[in-house]
Amino acid sequence: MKTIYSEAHRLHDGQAELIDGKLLPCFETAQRAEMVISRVREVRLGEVLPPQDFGRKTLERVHRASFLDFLENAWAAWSELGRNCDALPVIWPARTLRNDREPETIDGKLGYFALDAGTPITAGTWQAAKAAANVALTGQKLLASGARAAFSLCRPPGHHAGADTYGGYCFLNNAAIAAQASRNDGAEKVALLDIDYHHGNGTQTIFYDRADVLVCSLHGHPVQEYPYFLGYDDETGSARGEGYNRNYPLRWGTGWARWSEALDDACKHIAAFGAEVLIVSLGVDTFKDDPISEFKLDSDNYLDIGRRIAALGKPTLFVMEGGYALESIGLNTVNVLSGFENAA
Ligand code: 6XA
Ligand code: ZN
Repeated sequence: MKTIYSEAHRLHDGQAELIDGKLLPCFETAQRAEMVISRVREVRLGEVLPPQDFGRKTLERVHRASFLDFLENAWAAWSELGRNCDALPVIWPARTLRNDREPETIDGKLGYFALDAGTPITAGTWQAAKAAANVALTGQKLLASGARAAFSLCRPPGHHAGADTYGGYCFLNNAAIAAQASRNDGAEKVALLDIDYHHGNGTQTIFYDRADVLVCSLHGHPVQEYPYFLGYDDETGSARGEGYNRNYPLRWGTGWARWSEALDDACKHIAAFGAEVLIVSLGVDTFKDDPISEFKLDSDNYLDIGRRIAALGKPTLFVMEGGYALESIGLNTVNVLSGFENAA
């Protein structure tokens, strides 16, 4: 399997996130991607390719133009005020406030577009986020030209980013951008399987009223876990999309037995849907030693996940999402890919 990777991810280099009431060093670091690419090389998974540039139009098929403008210009507006730390929001349009007017100044804009205060914007965030979207799109193009599978080693991750929202360490929704590109390249039905520990709220909302993209997500239950305000099992889609969104919220402490049942159920629906392409939002923060998560998967389980996904027999694009146990992120991620390859 080929891997697509760009060193431009290093340009996104957050210093701090607001967590547990404190500004602490970011969990989402450049080292994460570096650990994964070194494991890809170590096991000789396959060739490592740089991304091509697909330009802004491809991004606009998923994201609102004013949101892209914001991401592009946020750092300049922030640093113009003499601020040399990361840009974080301090107020949001919560219930009772208006969310139909974009403020002109940067503190208002940050709150308008952000989901949380854990996702710093830095000098190179826009460049890195664009590169990550191109990494996903380059993988998608390999599939479109006949590859059985590809691994888009995206960083920053994407599944929390909506059409006009960022957060949860995500800016552009790499997997959604690739799914939409598959549709534009002629696939009639695309399935998106999100196995990151966190609910892919961005991916869900982007495709919520559509019947051409099935979204299935296994994740920490929103009564206990980030992003808290979406990811329940009664969110099944709207309008023409009714029945094309499936959530599997799982409680803290979930281990392989319960988690793999949910995976099998999701796979059953993906098979019945008749997807021509499968896109996997691949997070490994389901690992038992992940520092911010509460599931109990172990490293061998990831081989099994890869095998079960391969059994669907679909052209499959793996898109990197979360995972913060630095010493195991390479092993766990590449185990999914090797499990897939060895079963295929
Ligand atoms: C709160 C946790 C953000 C979740 C990031 C993640 N700071 N999403 O891994 O998949
Ligand atoms: Zn996650």
